[in-house]
Amino acid sequence: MPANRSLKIGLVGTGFMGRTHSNAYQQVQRFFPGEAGVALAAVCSRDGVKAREFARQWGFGSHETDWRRLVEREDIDLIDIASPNDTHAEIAVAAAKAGKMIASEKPLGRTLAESMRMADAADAAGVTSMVWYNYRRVPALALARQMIEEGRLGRIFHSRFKFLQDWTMSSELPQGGAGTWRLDAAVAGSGVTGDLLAHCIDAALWLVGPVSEVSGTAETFIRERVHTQSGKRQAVTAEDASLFLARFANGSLATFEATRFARGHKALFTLEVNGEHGSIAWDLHDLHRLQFFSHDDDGKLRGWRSIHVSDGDHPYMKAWWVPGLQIGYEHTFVHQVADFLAGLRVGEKRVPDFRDGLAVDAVVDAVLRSATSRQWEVVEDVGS
Ligand code: SOE
Repeated sequence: MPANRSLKIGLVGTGFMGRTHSNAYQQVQRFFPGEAGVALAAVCSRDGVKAREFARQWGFGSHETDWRRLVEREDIDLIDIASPNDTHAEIAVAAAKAGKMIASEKPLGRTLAESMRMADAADAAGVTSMVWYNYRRVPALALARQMIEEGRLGRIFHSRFKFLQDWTMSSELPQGGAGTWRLDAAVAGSGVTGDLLAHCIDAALWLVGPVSEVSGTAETFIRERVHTQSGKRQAVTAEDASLFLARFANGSLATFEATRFARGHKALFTLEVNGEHGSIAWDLHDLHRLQFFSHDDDGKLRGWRSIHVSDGDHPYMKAWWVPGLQIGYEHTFVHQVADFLAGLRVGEKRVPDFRDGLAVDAVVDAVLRSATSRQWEVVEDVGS
């Protein structure tokens, strides 16, 4: 793509994620003016009224009701997939064949086989891809990664990851509608493993390195729900809770937990990494703070310090307000687009791309296998 023209986006999906992506495309040109512009060419939803209204609200130039039209259109450079998981593979493969760049929500496919098809299609077509693991772009986590790369933690021994919610605890909640497709494994592929643990796994692979084997267990606490469309009671096929132990290629050990049944928690994503020289800890509810303990500190001053990651020296923060002022969840998506555009400008791959998404899905697959087999399972080598 020539550096002097805008990247033209065709977005599929008008739900929660469609909104986060659209907001990012709008904001990136205002706060990262050094990058190429973004043109919101078209949005697609099966529901024409929704598509038209979304286009008006978010500034898309046109709308479609069939994603195939988006893929055919010559005025679109990048197909962004923010529709439910059962649509990802078909759209991504068609987009790759049409030579479009592709961005996809996580997880890539419903199964490891679908995710592989997506990554292989992007590679075969030689198109640039991206998967929306937005939490990597929280400034405090980007700083954590820099600190680990600089060796400040030394050899890593332990890490622990949690993503806790409570929004599905009511047995009155139906399944199969907007948002609640996440409870139907036929659409979502899995429950919290692909939805929430995937974020934890992506952070783990990025901060700690490859996972070699896992031992997991999962549970569906409410086994039947009314289906939104049919009004009939149906089996719930996606797991409500999923926990696992992991062994990493570097010899370190980790615990992971995700649930939608932790009363009082809405989106408690926390992580901690313990190394030879130091530890870091982070909590999405206090996303600017990175807790850091350095054993190298002078003994009498040694203790956990709380770094408010909001200075001009901190990743991404220069683009926003003045030092000390906060940003939030939506900015992580803006940062991801800014990094993607920077990659295009200099002709370098930016992560996470589909290969990285595939690596997460290989761990998801091993966790689900282990929950069924009740054995340790080896993570498939997907060559990422
Ligand atoms: C709902 O569980 C959800 O929106 C997930 O689908 C997202 O991936 C997560 O970031 C927040 O919670």
